[in-house]
Amino acid sequence: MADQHTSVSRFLSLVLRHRPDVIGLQLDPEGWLDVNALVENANACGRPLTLQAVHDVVTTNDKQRFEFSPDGGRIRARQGHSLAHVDLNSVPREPPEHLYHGTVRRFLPSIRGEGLRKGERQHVHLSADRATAEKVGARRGPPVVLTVASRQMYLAGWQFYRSANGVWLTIAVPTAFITFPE
Ligand code: HQG
Repeated sequence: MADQHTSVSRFLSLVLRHRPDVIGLQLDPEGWLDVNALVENANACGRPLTLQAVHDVVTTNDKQRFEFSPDGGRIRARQGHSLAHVDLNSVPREPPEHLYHGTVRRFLPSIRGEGLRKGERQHVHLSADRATAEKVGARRGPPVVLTVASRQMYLAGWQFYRSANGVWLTIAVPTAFITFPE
């Protein structure tokens, strides 16, 4: 059922990116959580959850947000963390010429002033194509897509990562590397 899927996905995002403490757990330094502990603690804390529902979300999620460890015993989010101690051990890589950031008009004055900031998360999130960036921006209102001169940034020494589900990450984007619409 779609609603059940969304609700489990939201719960996993909360626990695996931001607040494992809501079910009395901690992520390990690479962001992993024991799958059985996740299910047991969720139920013990009054959040009904089955192993099957977790498997369904991990395998069928449209954005492939989560992954199991090779032995299937642990689970983690592929990006989007706010917890400072989590490091997925990503390897920096060379970005394409341009990447895109979807946002909304009301943030533009601030972004023009200070560039893109990571806010609560560990990284600024960038998309490989405009269509994806539009969807990211549209979560908050009519989307505005900014173009980031990622290759120029990279040549200037900024590091880029690409999550296992294709989101590009970097620590900040100074205004000089951003093209604003109109
Ligand atoms: C904005 C979803 C003012 C930024 C998506 C964004 C993504 C500034 C908001 C992932 C700013 C942060 C992340 C500045 C940035 N002044 N506003 N200097 N710099 N902003 O949610 O990129 O579905 O933390 O434009 O698909 O929107 O969760 O970041 O609007 O990949 O898997 O501050 O979340 O993935 O918002 O989205 P977020 P985001 P999931």
